[in-house]
This record gives sequence, structure tokens and C-alpha cells, in this order.
Amino acid sequence: MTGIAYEDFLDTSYEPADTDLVCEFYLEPAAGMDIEAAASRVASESSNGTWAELQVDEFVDLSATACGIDGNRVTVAYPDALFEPGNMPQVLSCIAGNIMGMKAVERIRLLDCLWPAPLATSFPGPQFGSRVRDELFDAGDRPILATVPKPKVGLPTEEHARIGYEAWTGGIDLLKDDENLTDQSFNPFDDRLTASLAERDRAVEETGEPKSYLVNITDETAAMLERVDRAAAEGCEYVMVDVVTAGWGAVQTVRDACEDHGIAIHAHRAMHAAFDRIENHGVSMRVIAQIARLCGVDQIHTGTADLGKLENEDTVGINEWLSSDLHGLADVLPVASGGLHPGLVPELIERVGTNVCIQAGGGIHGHPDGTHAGATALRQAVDATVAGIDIAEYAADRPELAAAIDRWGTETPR
Ligand code: RUB
Ligand code: CA
Repeated sequence: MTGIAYEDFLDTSYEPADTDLVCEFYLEPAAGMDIEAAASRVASESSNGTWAELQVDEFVDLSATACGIDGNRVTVAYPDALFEPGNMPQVLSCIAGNIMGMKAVERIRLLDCLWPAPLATSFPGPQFGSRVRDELFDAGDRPILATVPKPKVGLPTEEHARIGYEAWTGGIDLLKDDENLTDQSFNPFDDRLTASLAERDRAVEETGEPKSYLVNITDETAAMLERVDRAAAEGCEYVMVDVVTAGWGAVQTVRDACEDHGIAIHAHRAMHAAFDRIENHGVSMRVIAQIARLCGVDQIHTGTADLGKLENEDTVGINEWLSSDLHGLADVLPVASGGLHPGLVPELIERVGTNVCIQAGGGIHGHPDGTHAGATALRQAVDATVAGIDIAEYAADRPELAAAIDRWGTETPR
């Protein structure tokens, strides 16, 4: 018989294998416990250990190893065989499961993961990623632009579609449903899909530019699959999923269905802050973005680099990760959203670059002259910035941009 005790999970001389999943945690031990004791308990509980010393006759050794401790930073290496390939819920039940609530730790945050080739490539990754900018749109060097009609819920279907038309013809590429608009009686899914795509077609004809619509399919999984089929049949190039509230298993299933139709996924991250807002606990947005990439979303909200209305965590670092090599998986296009308006565009592009989707709701529909002028102003601000022209100068003979700058200047809303 072999005993398995907490101490067996700590080995600071261990060098992770190429195939190990290496996770970095922030760890505050509980009162009366040292960091080594807490780290070994984390490695144990997240792999094959428990509180009691086990006496076992035969088992496959799937133990994780707490292999690095630097202040409150703890590195844990997980063997590949611990994981079921291509099963994100199972991976998360290991590395971000029971350990989040262990009494041995006062606070624990999963900060970052180094995904090894076998595990990473057991997931599909995105179908398109940032290629949407060229393949679905003809965006050249500029960011693609999206808008969400406001108020986010309550607009009747025809009004929602009309606002879409105004925004598209003003210069926006993508109309997007908001996170809590799905299939309510004031604006049913099927009617909205049909009406919005009819307006999209009208806008394409008038502008000569490709335009698209992100219909929010979020629901339980079987219903999402029906909505994917319906969106594809009606000629949608995209669907939107609230990935955190829907759950990663559902996202994986939707990703498969979208591939059958060749349509892209826009990931809204509503509820991410329940995991990542408290700095010393939970799961970082960086890791949430990594999970989303592996599961195969094409674009995901990563914040505004502190320029908008919501708390942001390391937008620039996360965006860099989303564009970096991941064993050949496609990249993900980051979406900057939340409190943006034309006056913030130069600084936003300075911080996050042009390989992004810029999304504005209030910053378009709150324009003094309405949605069409608001969309025009945002596009003008982007066109000017990409061309290296100061937006105030560009606004001199462009009244829409001038009015937006006059209304909001460069304020960061709250
Ligand atoms: C945008 C909006 C989006 C948030 C989501 O509206 O409400 O749902 O950007 O936040 P507005 P995040 O442009 O009027 O602020 O992108 O940080 O996940
Ligand atoms: Ca929203």
C-alpha cells in the first residue's frame, strides 16, 4: 500500500514537463498555516488528494505538484493525464474547482495558465478569430465597429431594426444585441432576426459595405443550437453568446454547431466580474479569455484599457495573449466596449491598437443628433485616428464628430 499525504504534493525542485499544464496562483494561506502547507493542499485538492492521508493499493499517479513558491505566488504543475481532452468543464473543475473554497486558504486567485500542446490542441480554438476583419468585412487597417441599441431591453422589434439601419448606414459594421436581450415578448428572437437582417441587407445595398448582425442566442444548450440553425438559415454570419452565464460546456457545443454553418461567435463576458473583480481571489480575466479562446470564440470583450465605464483588468496584456501563438490555434479579436464614445477613440487606439472591435452603445445613441449621426461620428473618429489626423481637426468640416466632441469631449464615463 502507498500513502498519499499533503506533503507529497510539494516539490520545489520539480521542473514541469512540456506536457504539464502549469498554473500560477496568488495564494494567501489561512491563519496559522504557512504558504508551503497551503500550496501543497491546493495541488492535492485540485488533482487526486483529499484531507485524509489515503492508503491505496493501485492507482494512476495523477498528482499535481506545487513546484514554485515566490511570496504569495505559487506555481502548480498538472500532468496531462489528469485531464479529459477537449472537456473544459472538467479542466476547470480541477484547476479552479474546490480549491476556490478551501479553508486552508484565505484567498486564492488563478492568475495565468501555460497551456501545453496536447491539452490546448484537444480544443478547436476559434474558426476565424481576427480574420473576421478581412473575411466578413473589408476593414483594411481600421478596427471594426459595433453598436448595441440602447435602451438594451425594451425596444420593440421594428424600432430595434430601424436603429440598426441608422447605425449601419452611419458607418458601423456590426449591430449587436445586448447581453440580456434574447427572446422576450417585447422583441421576440425570430422576429428580431428577420427584421434586423432585412435592414442589414438594405444598409449593405445603400453603403456598398459588408454589414453584419450579432444576434444573442444565449439560452440553455438545446435552444441555442436551434437558434444557431435559425440564424444560419436566415443568413447571419455571427451569433453572440453570453459565455460565462451560458457555461463553457454549452459554448463548446455551440462552437461545433457554428462550424457546421461557418458562422462566427461573439463572446459577451457578462458575469466575468463575479470571478475576476476582487483582486486577490477568483479567476483572472486573463484566464477567462484563455478558456474562451480554447473553446473557440472568435471575439471577446476584454475591456477598454481603463477608458470606459467598467472596471478593467490588464486589457493590453490580455489582448496580446489573444494574438499570441497557441500551438497553431487561431487568435481571438478583442472587443473594447463599455462607456466608449468618439472622443476616446484616439487614446483607445493608442492603448489597444487597431486589431480590435470597438463597440459603443450610449456613445452612439446618445449623440445629440441621434443614432445615424452618432454612428457617423464614431466612424469619423476612427478613420481620422487611423489616418493619423487629430480628431478635432477632422471635425472642422464634419458636424457629426464635432457635435460628439462638443457633448462628451474626452470624458471617461462612470
Ligand atoms: C456597452 C455595454 C456592454 C458592456 C460590457 O454599452 O453595455 O454590455 O460593454 O462590458 P455602452 P465589457 O457602450 O453604452 O457602455 O465589454 O467590459 O464586458
Ligand atoms: Ca451591455
